[in-house]
Amino acid sequence: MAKLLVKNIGVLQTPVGSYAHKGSEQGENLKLYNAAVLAEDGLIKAITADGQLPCSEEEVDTVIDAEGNLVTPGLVEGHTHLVFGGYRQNEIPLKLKGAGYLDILRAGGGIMDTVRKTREATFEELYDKTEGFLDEMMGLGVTTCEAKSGYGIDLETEVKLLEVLKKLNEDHPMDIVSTFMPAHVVLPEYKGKEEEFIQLCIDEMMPYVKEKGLAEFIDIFTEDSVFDKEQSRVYLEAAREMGYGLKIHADEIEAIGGSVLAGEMKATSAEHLIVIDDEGMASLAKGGTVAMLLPATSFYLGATFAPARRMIDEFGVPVAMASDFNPGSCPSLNLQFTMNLGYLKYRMTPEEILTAVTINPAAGIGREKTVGTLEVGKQADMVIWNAPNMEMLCYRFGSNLALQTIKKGELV
Ligand code: IZC
Ligand code: ZN
Repeated sequence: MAKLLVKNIGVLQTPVGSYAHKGSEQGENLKLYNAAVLAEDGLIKAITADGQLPCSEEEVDTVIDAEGNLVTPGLVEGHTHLVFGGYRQNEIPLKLKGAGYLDILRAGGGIMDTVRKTREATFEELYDKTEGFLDEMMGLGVTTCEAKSGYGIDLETEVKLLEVLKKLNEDHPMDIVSTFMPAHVVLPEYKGKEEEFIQLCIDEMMPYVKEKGLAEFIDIFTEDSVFDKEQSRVYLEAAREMGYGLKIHADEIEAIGGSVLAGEMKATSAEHLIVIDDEGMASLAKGGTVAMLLPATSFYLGATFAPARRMIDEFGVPVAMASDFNPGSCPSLNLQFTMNLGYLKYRMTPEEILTAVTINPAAGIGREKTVGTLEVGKQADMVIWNAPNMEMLCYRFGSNLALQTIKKGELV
């Protein structure tokens, strides 16, 4: 019966309710001043405000003094390509000479480069590297994260990546939600035969991964020079039949119908959406799909930014923000930087931003019932910030403002 008390919280700020928040509700947060939280056996037992304590300090095993700082739910990282061999720093000189993301991919670099390095890496090498990333993320305030495969493409290597994630989910305090993404790139041998590869995914790979319980979600890169809308539809329909939740990388560089498809298929989330049009936004709203926006990727690609304000104000699409951590288009796993970009580039309010990095990504990865808000009965995942309020957190950038991360009622 481990008990932990966090006292002297200047402001406890959290969205309320275990579902994706859209429209004006995206900007509604509960704010409790001079608050305290009692955690017992990993869950939130009580929350009090105005200087009241939920119990005496003698009754608990650990007391943490928040010293008047801001406390929020632990951040939920909704989109990463976390397990990969090597890095891609060699692409920067090419980028600086004007090569675009898809130019590098079409020339056999980009994702293909990472696939080669990932196939060479051993389980142990990938485990150690990914463990380091998880430690870094927790230090930055993340307590739950999504992670994709997608750098193996062949079944054996994809399974290796998912096994790394499964083991880390058991060994590491981070909660990890795994996504299977064999349709991340078209291998040279399948160029012009994309349908054949999709069929291989459906006939052999998806059933195997499902049977082994290695992934909850399926994802596909619906993009020019990768997979088109119809191939994506066939792939996602089969995955849905097998019981996978659906995710789709849509409208990152070219709008080829990915976001429209995501809404039509009622995907749990649609990723990127940098160049989404009105039809796409209407479709996501209709389908109840969470828009998983990745502003650090826009920053790193030198691209435009997704129309987050219009999604919230005009279309009522629930907006989440994630890092997209990957070795090519976003080699940063700092979700705090994503929040800065949400403020300045998406012009979201601090309240909307908090929703976008807690309950909305939680809904986007199927964890809205257990994490993403500070409410009695939910997991005691929270962050004490070196900031008096959310405004400060969204304004400061380049520093780590997470003072202490608490996961399931324990300091990590
Ligand atoms: O390794 O480039 N967009 N997939 C789709 C990525 C970025 C990851 C990568
Ligand atoms: Zn991605």
